[in-house]
Amino acid sequence: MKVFLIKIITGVFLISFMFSPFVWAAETAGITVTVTLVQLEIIEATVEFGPEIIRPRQRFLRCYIELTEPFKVEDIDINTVALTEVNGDAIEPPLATAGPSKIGDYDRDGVADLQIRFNISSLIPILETGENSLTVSGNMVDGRKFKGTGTVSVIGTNRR
Ligand SMILES: [Ca+2]
Repeated sequence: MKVFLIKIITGVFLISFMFSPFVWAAETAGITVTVTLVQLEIIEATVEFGPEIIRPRQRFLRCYIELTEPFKVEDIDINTVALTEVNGDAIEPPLATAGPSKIGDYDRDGVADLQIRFNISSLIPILETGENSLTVSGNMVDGRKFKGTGTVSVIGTNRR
């Protein structure tokens, strides 16, 4: 009995592969196909926020995501990007982005960054007054995950 050992990096591809004609044909021919899902390391992203000080009357918090080579922000699946942790604790459900994203280089360091936004009115209830660490994560188009954390400070609601 022959055995094919195939390693696949993403869950979505794993499922489609398992039901592919190739696997069906191989198994019909008496060949066992073993597929393992390889867990890849999470890509570490640089995340910065603007403004760094949040006042409740503001509308949007902008977030800039940078990846280091060989990863590119162009390969981020924008629909999967969300705020997933506040001060190290997972938030359920994750906070989705607000409005359009764009790619630029806001800090002019030669590395492209993906700009997204969050509604400050949605953030205020889950943040503490003072400094907060916010973790943003999402998927690349190939299914890998990225994650990065930045800080913002919140000024109390009774101040201007
Ligand atoms: Ca940049």
